[in-house]
Amino acid sequence: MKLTIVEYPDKRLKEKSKTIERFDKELHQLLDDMYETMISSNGIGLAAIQVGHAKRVLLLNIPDENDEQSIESLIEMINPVITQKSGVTTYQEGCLSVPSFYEDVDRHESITVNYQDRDGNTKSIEADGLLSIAIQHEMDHLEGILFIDKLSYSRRKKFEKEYKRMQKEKKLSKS
Ligand code: Y12
Ligand code: CO
Repeated sequence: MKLTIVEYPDKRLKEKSKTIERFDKELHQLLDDMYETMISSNGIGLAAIQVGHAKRVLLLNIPDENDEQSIESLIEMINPVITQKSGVTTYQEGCLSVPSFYEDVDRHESITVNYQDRDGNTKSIEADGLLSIAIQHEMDHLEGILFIDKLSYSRRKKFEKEYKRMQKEKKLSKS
């Protein structure tokens, strides 16, 4: 089932998500629904709080060299923890919860992440490039942090102005 994406400035996006203790049917249904929601919204990453569940759950589905997304490259992360990080990289990020806005954000270039899969098995992954950026973006959601919270004061002001204007235009086009 496709779920509704929570959009900025909804306060739920500021919530800190809770550790998953039970790897049961309910978790599997949430993961399946999140996947359907992410793919049908043209997303490459999604955290559970973006569909209103404050749980330490996220999905990543990075497109391949032909810009195609396949379920084979889907990564489901439960209770992720970054154990190693190095370097700095900058990428123009976007977020399904902040539609139509993109900005440069600095992240660690390479990371190692320990996490659990949907059955509670412990896993570890070394990531760089877009996967590393996407994991860090989604892990920020688990702490209630959006990529716009990482902007400088002046860029944030620019965002608030642009976003308000876009929301107004959206409302007008619907009326
Ligand atoms: C690099 C940077 C950030 C991430 C986090 C995951 N972000 C997304 O999946 C963003 C998706 C997105 C999709 C949009 O919709 C379309 O392109 C049709 C979009 O545009 C609108 O909302 C109008 C914005 C963001 C991963 C890697
Ligand atoms: Co996001």
